Amino acid sequence: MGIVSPGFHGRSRAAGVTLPPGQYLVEDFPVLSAGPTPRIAQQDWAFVIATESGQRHQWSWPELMALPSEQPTVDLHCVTKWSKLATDWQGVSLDVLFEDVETGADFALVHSYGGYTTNLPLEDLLDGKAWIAYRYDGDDLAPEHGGPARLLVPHLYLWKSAKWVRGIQLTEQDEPGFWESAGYHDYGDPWREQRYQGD
Ligand SMILES: Nc1nc2c(c(=O)[nH]1)N[C@H]1C(S)=C(S)[C@@H](COP(=O)(O)O)O[C@H]1N2
Ligand SMILES: [Mo]
Repeated sequence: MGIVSPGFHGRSRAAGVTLPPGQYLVEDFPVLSAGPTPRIAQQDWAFVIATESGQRHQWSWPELMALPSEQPTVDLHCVTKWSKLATDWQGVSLDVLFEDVETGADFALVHSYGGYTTNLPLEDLLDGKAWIAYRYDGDDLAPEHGGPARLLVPHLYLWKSAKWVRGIQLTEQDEPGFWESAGYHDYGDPWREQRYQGD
């Protein structure tokens, strides 16, 4: 009586917390990288938004630091099934970076130093849903976690949050990124458990 096994409602429950289906809680912060950690000095770092018509909007590190930042507290959900709740970040909202960008494109292909890419609809980067994050838990973002700066788009599986982010290419057609080309879901909504193509 009264015992509800995890997954009974398609959700796992721990300490009153509802996780996306199939996820379990972790307290540490695992590192998942598909290759070696690039070491990018702040003075060598730049971030570019390139539109479908070839217009480029670029920020150096000091220019990024001069923009208004936010301090989001968000839950992270990795497709390998760990979730980490209430993580504290500081970063610049993509809404700020897109303020002067004129585009009719529907899609974004995000590029990282080191060659990693990931794709998502442009609207998933806007309206307070994504940041270029450069501080985690009160410290500069560690290189293993994507420092100097990473994309943070926590409403999708964490593979969409490109570490060592260097730019966003806006495209009219959806182009798969690194994991998306390897069979992972094109969109990756953890609440709909969109892990792999066909989910
Ligand atoms: N550039 C880059 N970004 C990346 C990855 C990567 O291999 N390279 N791995 C992704 C995956 S699969 C996950 S789960 C998260 C892991 O972030 P973390 O190492 O900070 O936990 O980064 C994502 N961003
Ligand atoms: Mo991942």
